[in-house]
Amino acid sequence: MSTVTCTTCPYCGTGCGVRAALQTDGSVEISGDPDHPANFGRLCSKGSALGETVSTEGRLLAPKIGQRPAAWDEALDVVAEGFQHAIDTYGPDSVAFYVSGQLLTEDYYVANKLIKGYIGTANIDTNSRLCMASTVAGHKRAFGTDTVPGTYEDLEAADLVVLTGSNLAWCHPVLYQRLAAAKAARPSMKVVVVDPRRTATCDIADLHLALRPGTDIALFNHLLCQLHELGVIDSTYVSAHVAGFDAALDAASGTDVQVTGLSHKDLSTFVSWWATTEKTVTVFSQGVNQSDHGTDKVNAIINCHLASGRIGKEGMGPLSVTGQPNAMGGREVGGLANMLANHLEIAEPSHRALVQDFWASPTIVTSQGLKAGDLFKAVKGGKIKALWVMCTNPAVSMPNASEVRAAIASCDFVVVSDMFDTTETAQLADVVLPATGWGEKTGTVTNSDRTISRQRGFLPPAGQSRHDWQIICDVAKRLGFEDGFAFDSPADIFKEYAELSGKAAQLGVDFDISGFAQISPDDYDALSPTRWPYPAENTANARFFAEGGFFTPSRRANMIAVRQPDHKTPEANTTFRLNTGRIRDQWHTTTRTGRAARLNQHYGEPFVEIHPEDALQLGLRPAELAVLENHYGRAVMRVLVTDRVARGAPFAPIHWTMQTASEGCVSDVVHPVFDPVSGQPDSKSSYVAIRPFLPKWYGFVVSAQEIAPKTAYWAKSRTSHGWQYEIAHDEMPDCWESFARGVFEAPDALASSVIDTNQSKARIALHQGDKLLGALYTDTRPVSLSRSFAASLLNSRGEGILAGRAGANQPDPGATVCACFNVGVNTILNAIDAQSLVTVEEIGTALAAGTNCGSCKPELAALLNTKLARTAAE
Ligand SMILES: Nc1nc2c(c(=O)[nH]1)N[C@H]1C(S)=C(S)[C@@H](COP(=O)(O)OP(=O)(O)OC[C@H]3O[C@@H](n4cnc5c(=O)[nH]c(N)nc54)[C@H](O)[C@@H]3O)O[C@H]1N2
Ligand SMILES: Nc1nc2c(c(=O)[nH]1)N[C@H]1C(S)=C(S)[C@@H](COP(=O)(O)OP(=O)(O)OC[C@H]3O[C@@H](n4cnc5c(=O)[nH]c(N)nc54)[C@H](O)[C@@H]3O)O[C@H]1N2
Ligand code: SF4
Ligand SMILES: [Mo]
Repeated sequence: MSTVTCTTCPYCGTGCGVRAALQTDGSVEISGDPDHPANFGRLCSKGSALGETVSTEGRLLAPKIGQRPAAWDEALDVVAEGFQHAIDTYGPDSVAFYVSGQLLTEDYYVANKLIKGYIGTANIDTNSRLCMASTVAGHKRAFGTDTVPGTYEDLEAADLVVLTGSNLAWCHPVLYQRLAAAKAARPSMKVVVVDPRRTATCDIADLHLALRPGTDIALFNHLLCQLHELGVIDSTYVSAHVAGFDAALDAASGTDVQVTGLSHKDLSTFVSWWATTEKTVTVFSQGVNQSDHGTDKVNAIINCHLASGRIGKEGMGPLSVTGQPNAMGGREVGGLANMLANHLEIAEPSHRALVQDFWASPTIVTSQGLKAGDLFKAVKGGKIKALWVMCTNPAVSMPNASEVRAAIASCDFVVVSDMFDTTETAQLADVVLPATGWGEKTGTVTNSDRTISRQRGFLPPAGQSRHDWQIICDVAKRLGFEDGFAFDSPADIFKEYAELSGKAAQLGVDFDISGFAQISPDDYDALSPTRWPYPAENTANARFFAEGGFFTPSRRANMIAVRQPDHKTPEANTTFRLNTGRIRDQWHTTTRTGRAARLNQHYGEPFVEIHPEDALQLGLRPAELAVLENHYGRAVMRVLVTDRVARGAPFAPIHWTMQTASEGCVSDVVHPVFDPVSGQPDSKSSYVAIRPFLPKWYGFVVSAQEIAPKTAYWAKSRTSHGWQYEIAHDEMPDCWESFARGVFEAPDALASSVIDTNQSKARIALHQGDKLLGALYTDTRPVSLSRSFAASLLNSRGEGILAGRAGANQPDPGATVCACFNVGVNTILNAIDAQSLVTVEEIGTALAAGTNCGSCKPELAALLNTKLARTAAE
């Protein structure tokens, strides 16, 4: 018997519906909700592995003051006193909240209400500043409000989909699967990927425009001019609903498209497809937003859609995909420093009056607060005396992260609410408050296409942890604001929020969910996914902008004159333009995905992708280690030599931290450069120097227990039976066996070993009784070994551990490719041979690989290609 709860995935902004079946043994079985309009039953590898991330192991179970556990009452008193002291002594602008697109709408709403209406400062910013701020600014410039006109169905109905700066296959895998399925069903549909990198998303692309990084404006300005020349401008739409056409075209016509580095042929294919395909959707994400001219990039894209009237109609429009599960909800409640609440504006006196009146609050902010970059600068400069960080880990996710750590460390009073006290940010806090996590908390989130869905708790709070909204309300009450925060449940908060949205809509803003203003607790419990607008009288058109009706004073959209900025010449010694982003199976700083063994098999350590010619020039061979360095800091990563990246433009993922690798935090070398309009950091183009990290030896360790290597380089990841470590060091030990005993802290364990006569290679296994505790493999070259095989032997007798490979009777699956069904590379390669498989679908039929979330399909295709190419060459 199990109880099934319908809830929503806590990872990406696709917002998939999840069914969580709590089993009698306490485990949780996860499946996709077939009735949810975002995913119709599909889930990706991360969503499917949710059940493996909900244990309370390692969770913070009680508040901590300093390093000591404390009772809630005491901790809340200390928090309230800390904030009250700063407000009384230095004024409201001396305090700040730094929150997150992973908070639920109800948490977010009360945080924003407390600081903007009661404490009286707009110093609340969110990690969405690092994520969606350029889109928000671009939407507001063009449409008057932050309105996403498109929907997921548009993506499927389009005849041309242009994915710009979006690795949809890995970052919005279910949306990617929907797109891939639509294209398979209607092969005339075309997909273009605009990305300097050849990503997994290119697998379904008819055209990959590997433009020079940072040249998107040149591309879209060129497109605008060509649309004009080819007569594709919708002059009826433009004259009725658009302002600024001439100036935008004029600015665009000065663009030199050569800077994109794209061939004439590719450019003309792109232009002719765009010109001849009415149903065109342009999806964009961080390759657009995270730039020092990200807002201009957004408007360059929107300009083309406005000029051709391709917006708000079925199968057409610009569609920004949101990163975090509630990035959209956070924008709606006004969680950014430059917004008020419910899409209302701080600068508008009538908006301020409405909100203050509705809240009956003692005050209301009159000017914008500090955006993330400036906020941490103010923390460093001692202007912020009390800081509360909720549900985000800025110590490793902000650019120039070491400076942000120094800033937080220097702040008088820091509070962190998190599920864990081991995060880099929590470790710098004066007070850490244990928050409930996914599976325990209840509320709503809004996904990329404006669909509001319920997260429903099905587990009790871990230990004494409390919901974020409760913690915020408890602090508010201690600050003397009983009246505004007497909420009993998320349903209560949602109801108030919905009511405010109706009043906001009367002032002409887009966001209206007043249809929920009278929602009962039961209806809130049963709330099914609903796309806004959802007004009280259901008169609104669910589509925006097909017939104009923009939210500017003139009701016209604005085309914005944007120019391609000049290329910046890097300093002489830092010539590599470092691109950063995500991998398929990890979520940000891995506090949750890092717990699921199968999600650590795809990539188990920090790495940097480098073009073969760069590697050659740098003297770096595959699998060696590299140091990335600049004025801001340094990082050490495994080298992955690949022509997926262009010369001079390496790529490194963002997921490793000081918890998981010795120097794996890529944000330590990300420059603190921001878009002047949106304040969003430019995380995709920091200049670095790269050089080999030359250890005396490399090592690989499997261990049943977590260990703490003291080597110059280390990176750790979880396996199904324990842990695995990549290590490297600059000193040879005198004796490998005693070194191994030290590593495992097992002086009495039984050691068996194979060591070269010149001591350059060693393989040592340690047993306690007949159980394998761990093994250490070393070499003067990067260790070559079947890692999954070695890891699979932990806690067994460990037969074959010193050989490092499976005997004939024990097939070695190899590194995991399909995380959903745990299918390894060797299993796939063997099946391709043995069963003469020639398509990805045939691999699916034979092994199930790729048949759940499908995000490994590009890799299956690549394996097939290399295998078939090799067979052909033989
Ligand atoms: N697996 C996984 N999925 C996630 C997340 C995760 O942590 N893991 N995080 C979620 C979040 S919060 C976000 S914001 C989204 C991000 O989703 P995406 O934006 O799709 O992901 P990124 O890898 O950050 O960057 C996208 C691409 O931008 C490209 N790019 C870099 N510079 C340029 C440029 O100048 N022009 C163009 N056109 N492209 C460029 C990069 O090469 C990269 O492939 O993912 C969400 N989904
Ligand atoms: N170099 C570089 N840097 C980047 C990016 C990039 O592409 N390149 N991308 C940026 C983007 S788009 C984003 S969104 C950020 C993400 O960066 P972060 O937000 O810093 O990363 P997360 O690991 O998601 O941090 C979420 C934290 O909240 C905790 N948590 C989870 N659920 C809850 C909850 O319900 N309540 C509370 N209180 N805590 C909870 C988790 O344990 C974790 O510590 O990184 C940004 N930084
Ligand atoms: S695509 Fe994957 S990570 Fe994103 S919401 Fe769906 S299941 Fe979760
Ligand atoms: Mo994000």
